Amino acid sequence: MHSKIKTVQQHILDEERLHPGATGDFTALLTTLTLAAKIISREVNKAGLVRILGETGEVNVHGEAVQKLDEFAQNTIYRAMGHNGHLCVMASEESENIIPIPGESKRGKYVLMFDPLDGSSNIDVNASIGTIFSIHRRITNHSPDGRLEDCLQKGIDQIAAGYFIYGSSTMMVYTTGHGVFGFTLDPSLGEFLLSHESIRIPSRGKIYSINEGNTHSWDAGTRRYIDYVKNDQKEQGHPYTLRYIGSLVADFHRNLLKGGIFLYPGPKGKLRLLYEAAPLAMVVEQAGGAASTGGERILDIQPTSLHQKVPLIIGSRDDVREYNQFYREASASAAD
Ligand code: AFP
Repeated sequence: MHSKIKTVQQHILDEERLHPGATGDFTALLTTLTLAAKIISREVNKAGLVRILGETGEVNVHGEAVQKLDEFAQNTIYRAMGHNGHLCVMASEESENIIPIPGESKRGKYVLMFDPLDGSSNIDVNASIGTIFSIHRRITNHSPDGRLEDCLQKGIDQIAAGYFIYGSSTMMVYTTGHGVFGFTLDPSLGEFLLSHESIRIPSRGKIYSINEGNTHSWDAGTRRYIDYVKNDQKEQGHPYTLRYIGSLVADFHRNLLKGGIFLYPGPKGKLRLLYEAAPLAMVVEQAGGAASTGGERILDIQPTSLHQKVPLIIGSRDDVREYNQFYREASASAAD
């Protein structure tokens, strides 16, 4: 069998051609994002050398200041995307406020939200980390600059979302609403090559991913559900297996390919709606899975602030549906 060789740029272009009237701006936008990710990937691969080349905050042997990797990732995306001419505003998990496009640069019609380096506390131990992104079309037209309202859009209105995972290989996984595609970086070519065509998440998995150290703070529905997958889940013929890295992109990516459920439950949650939950919810739904807070579909939530946190239950469709039932039943009996 001869599988095709296709770069991510070719793939994005082919997808854009499906839309008559497309200007190519979107292709240029995503292409620049892949450039930023390649630069971040190169630095992540050198992370173990930081102690040899110079500690963070110090000057390395080349006389350059060594930046923390999450700051480096943030600056790289800002520098690449700020001058690309297709954005009107950005927002990042690392910045308190919206990020305006630099003064002299052209403004465009898109909005970029990103988590530059998710799971960064795993860098020191060489576990996989990632960059998550979400793209909306702007909704304001008062001035060339985008506003907060452009950033506070529902997940259902995303026009593209995805992530880069810096693991044993660097991969890009993304969707524009026509399925989910995965590309693996060939470092010798510097190209992301199509490696996972039309990813579908199994409708039921046998993995659950949750920080069990937080058991004391879980709501009753979550407690009962976790008890159920460990003891009574008969459909698989055996209890579920726990896998938890503590790096959302890594936990999500494994469950996307193998099937399973990731949970960071309420009441408050830890994960951010705009930079983590909504983009991954678009990816999982496009792959046939589901994402909810227990009571509400993630993609339907109207954001009210840039750094809003939400409970996140995400993964295989039947597993998420089952969790929602536990959650609803426990909430109903608490209300009685
Ligand atoms: P860091 O970026 O501080 O490592 O946080 C990672 C993260 O936001 C997400 O990637 C994980 O799924 C989640 O936090 C893990 O949180 P716990 O350590 O509370 O389980």
